Amino acid sequence: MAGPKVVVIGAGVVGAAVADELALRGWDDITVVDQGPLPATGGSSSHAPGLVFQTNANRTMTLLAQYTIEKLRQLDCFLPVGSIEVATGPARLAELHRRHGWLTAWGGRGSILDPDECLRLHPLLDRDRVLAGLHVPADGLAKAVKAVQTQLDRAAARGARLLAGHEVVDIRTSGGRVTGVVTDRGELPADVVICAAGIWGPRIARMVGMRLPLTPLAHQLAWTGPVPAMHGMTAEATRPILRHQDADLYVRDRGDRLGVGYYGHRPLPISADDIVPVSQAEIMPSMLPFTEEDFEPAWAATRELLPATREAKIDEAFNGLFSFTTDNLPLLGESPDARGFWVAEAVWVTHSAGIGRAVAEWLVDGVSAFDLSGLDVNRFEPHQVAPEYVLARDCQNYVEVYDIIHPLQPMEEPRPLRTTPFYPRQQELGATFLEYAGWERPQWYEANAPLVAGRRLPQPDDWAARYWSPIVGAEAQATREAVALYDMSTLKRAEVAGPGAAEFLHWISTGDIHKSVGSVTYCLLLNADGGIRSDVTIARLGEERFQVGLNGQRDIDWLRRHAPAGVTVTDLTAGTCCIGLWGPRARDLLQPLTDTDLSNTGLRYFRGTQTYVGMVPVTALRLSYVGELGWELYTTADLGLKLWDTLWAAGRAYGVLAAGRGAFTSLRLEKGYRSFGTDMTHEHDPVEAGLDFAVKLGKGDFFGRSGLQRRAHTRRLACLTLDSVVMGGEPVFSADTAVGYVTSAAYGYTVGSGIAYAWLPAELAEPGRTVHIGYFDRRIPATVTAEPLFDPAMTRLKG
Ligand code: FFO
Repeated sequence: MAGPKVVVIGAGVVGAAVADELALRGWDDITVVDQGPLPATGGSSSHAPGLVFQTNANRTMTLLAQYTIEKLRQLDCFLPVGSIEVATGPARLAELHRRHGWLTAWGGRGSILDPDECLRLHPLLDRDRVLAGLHVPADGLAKAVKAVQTQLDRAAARGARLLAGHEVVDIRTSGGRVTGVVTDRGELPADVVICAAGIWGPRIARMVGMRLPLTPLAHQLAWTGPVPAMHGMTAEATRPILRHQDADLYVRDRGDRLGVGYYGHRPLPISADDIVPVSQAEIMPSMLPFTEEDFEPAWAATRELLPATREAKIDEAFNGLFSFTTDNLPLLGESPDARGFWVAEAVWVTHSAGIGRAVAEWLVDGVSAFDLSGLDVNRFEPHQVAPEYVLARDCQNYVEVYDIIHPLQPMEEPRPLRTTPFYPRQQELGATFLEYAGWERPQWYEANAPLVAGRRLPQPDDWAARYWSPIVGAEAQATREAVALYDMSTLKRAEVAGPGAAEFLHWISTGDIHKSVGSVTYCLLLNADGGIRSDVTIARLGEERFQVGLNGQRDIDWLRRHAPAGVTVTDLTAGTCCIGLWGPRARDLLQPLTDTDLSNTGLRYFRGTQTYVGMVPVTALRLSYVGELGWELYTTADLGLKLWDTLWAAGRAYGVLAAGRGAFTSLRLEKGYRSFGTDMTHEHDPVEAGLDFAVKLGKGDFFGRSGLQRRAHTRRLACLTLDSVVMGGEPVFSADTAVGYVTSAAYGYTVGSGIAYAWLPAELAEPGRTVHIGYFDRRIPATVTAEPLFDPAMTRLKG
């Protein structure tokens, strides 16, 4: 297959991998440009320590690392020495078990070793200091510069052109598309430009007016001189790479010397504009002078962990630049404004070959086999690309690289950043706020403490009890007994309008949209291969005017990319707000406030209308993610407080309460409602996710239909019940074999058991079967249970 004219900017590990993978797929007009010499161009790859640890909380990142290991092994660019993460204290020991759980959940292999076993693999460790280690035999060292050379050679053998010593000075666009790359040595025409410029990425992206939220930060790497205890070791590296996260350190060997990397020092950011071009750098632009005073704690901790290093000296050291991002994930995908301008940025050697394959698949097939939803460069909210935010978050992420982070732990700063109109009332009610997409979002309200008395609300273990209160359980139960206000303002929503809007939404989604004005449709957005891209609600408010409930910025980008001329996609989220008014008394509360007939004949389940609540104009949609009677009530931000106060005053007679996200999650899991990104992703199809009811195959062609028909539906999202509470991300075992992983989990306060949704092979997902969830060092029995656990007959919602 011939391909478009491609120019890859940057010949580091990422650019080389992308070029190789594109050439492999038959694209035959590829040019790779770099300002530096090949293969050590002067960017981060040229000095990367090369450590590949595959364990990651993020499933995609582990899969990308696994592919990188596999490929670099085959290319003889990898030393499979294994890795050990050591614990020297009890909190880290527990964390190693949790990390081992992720590794197992994502299909990797490792084990927790006792101190003697650690020493057998790495005799320099101090026996008295090490409590345990997480050993991952497949991890090891990537030879970054050789990986660059080898992958560039492979691309060149298939016809790619390699241009060293070409500095990119501009990018040409015309009519919103890239047309070429201007270098200091001439212009290269291009249909597709891939920015793999690493730490220079922000500068390149700005040439097409794109802000890339990435900060280069200096990171210390020191090489010792000969270590006497290693005398005679001549192989490149033999012992497992080490991480000592409590001291912010990692260690690798090289012959009879050791390399020590350190994250414990103050963040040392640098603007992409201040990095000198290769032609003017003394050694390499990505290598800055060593700041010795910053390294002192690292060297002390190294000598404690590896006593033999007391006999050695630091020989060679520098501060190397790497890219950091606001959520520690790479930036992949096409610019929204300059079509054909793609980025593959903020990628470390660890994931480089995987990213090369992912981006090539995305370009050639329109979709990658990897779930890239979390890595999409178009995932950011507007404030998340503000330079001040990016710098603050990237520096903080540097500080927290090796920290133990609870799944609910919110960012500490900058806060508060975004508040909904209800914020003052929520503060008055003593809300405990967590952060979501910059929003302050109540988890529970101290004002509801009196509701706890007399209820059976089991106390979870210490880890699950963080960011939790028994009030969460009381709010959940009280919602099912009376009526509650949920702040749903943080739910992404857009207006899709203009001639052709109905036809467009009918084609881009799996739903039947050609229904009457007032209809609300729950359906899916699919990728080209039939994988799930998002789940949405589409409310028809006019013939050609829709309000679409989405899962994030990425959905807005997707709709805009595909909307035909004349159809506009407007993000309504920030200028509007939403209260979910839910519970058996919701109708009693709301009916007196409006002249719209809210009875079952007046406004049926999954219908919407525009009306007034007291003085406040609202869009009311009759649906509920918590599975109770009620409405989502939307209004403009200026009238938000008035809406809250109106409902609150009228609700006193019915025991109204404000309830938080903790209760919300528990209720939605009892009802079996999936959350995109957690319960299902692009890897899964509608049948596997139990959402085939939302796909209207009878409606004619739609986006992703042919891909969907090619899928084998091998897995199932299953509902598990258990006696305790887990958090999500844990491995699931059948007998002793890891067979799947937990997505969402919570305690179900109405059904009276723990709930965990989990991906399992289809044949194991039968109700009644017992499996085990790996929770830290425990195995917790769980039973596959028919779902939904709560109100399968829909009497509540349709009542
Ligand atoms: N849009 C709105 N308005 N409200 C929401 O809560 C959400 N979502 C996401 C994104 N868009 C939204 C979609 N997730 C149901 C299930 C999941 C949802 C939204 C709604 C639901 O009510 N399902 C019913 C559908 C019944 C039917 O099709 O008639 C069900 O399965 O019983 C929040 O994350």
